[in-house]
Amino acid sequence: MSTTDDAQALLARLTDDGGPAGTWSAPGRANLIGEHTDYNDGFALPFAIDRRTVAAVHVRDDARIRVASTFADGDPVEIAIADLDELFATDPAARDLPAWAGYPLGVAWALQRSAAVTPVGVDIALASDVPVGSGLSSSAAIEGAVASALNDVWRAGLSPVRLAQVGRLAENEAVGAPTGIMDQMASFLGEEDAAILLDCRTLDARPTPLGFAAAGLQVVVIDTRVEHAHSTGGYADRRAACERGATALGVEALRDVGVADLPRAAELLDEVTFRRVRHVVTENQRVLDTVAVLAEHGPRAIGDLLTASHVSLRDDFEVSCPELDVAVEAALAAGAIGARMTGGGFGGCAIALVEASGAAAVEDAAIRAFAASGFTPPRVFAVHPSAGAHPDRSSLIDSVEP
Ligand code: GAF
Repeated sequence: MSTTDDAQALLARLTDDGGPAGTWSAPGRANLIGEHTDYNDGFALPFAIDRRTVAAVHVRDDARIRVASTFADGDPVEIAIADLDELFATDPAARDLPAWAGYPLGVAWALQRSAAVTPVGVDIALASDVPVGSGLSSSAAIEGAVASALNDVWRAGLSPVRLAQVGRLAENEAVGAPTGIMDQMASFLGEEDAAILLDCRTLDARPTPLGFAAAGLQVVVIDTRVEHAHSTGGYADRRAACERGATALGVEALRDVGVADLPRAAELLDEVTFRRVRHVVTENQRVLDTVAVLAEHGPRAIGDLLTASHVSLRDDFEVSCPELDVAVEAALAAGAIGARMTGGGFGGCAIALVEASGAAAVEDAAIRAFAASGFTPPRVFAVHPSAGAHPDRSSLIDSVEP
């Protein structure tokens, strides 16, 4: 069964009337390079992957919203649309709400705050083949699928960039994770065989052809299976260090600091804050260099930039972990062109750019290296740059009364 079939089967179990229904989907993402730059107004180069979350939707004849998923245990969650404000005004720790349900309900809440809508009651059944909590942005995929669906069903008429902002609002305010906007932008704006060069200050998004398949290359994901959550701990701490650095340097955001400013920053900042700043400043430059190298020399030439990004995240930003480091080292030793952790870190996935003919050797090497270190076996799979969020079957759109 496909993910779409799974979502539709769940929806059919949820509702016994055959009312109008449609299906929308959105992908997870891998970030090629540009990590922890988005909330510093900087640059990132993510791509949407060929793993998606599907939202199958049915219109109800009342003003309630019910969400269910195939990837979380427990009963569906149902609430009056009018009560969403009160729900999300409550401290996340005090809410009687399973964590996963905060994402779809948070989007419903955020969409109403962002646009004039016609909030008819809906049942939403979610299914996904994006691994949860692994740094491939399963959360942005849920937000993307639900925001696309409600944008049509509630006739909000928002553009993909505005919908990405809705997803981020849900994640920041409803879920309580202080993330940037990279994941949602990648999930909405992704294109086949391209990454998206994001300027996170202006929200300009430029498709950047990758040409991996034509060059005989592939991106292999090594999922360490170390789960992470950005609503707690290290992520917020790194964000705070960046803000401290920007304030001490007298700039609006670290985007405004260049590589040439680093010697002055070293004099002004304490040692740890300086290293956090150095990561962001050099990473912004690596993103721009990657785009230039891709255009001039093609994808085989970007490997060293990817690996340098990992070293900077490991040593300066300190968001890697032993499993991610072993994954990167094993991939490189087995012939990968470049490798790095992807996403926020503290667990999750590494990506390796490999010759397609060498992908099996990289997989073997990662599995052997994890076993030798006594780690849980990793999941290893290829991902392909893919299209962003879209309606799959939208019979619903025309049948909803405005
Ligand atoms: C997570 C966040 F959600 C993104 O906004 C980004 O900051 C990323 O970590 C690090 O680059 O995926």
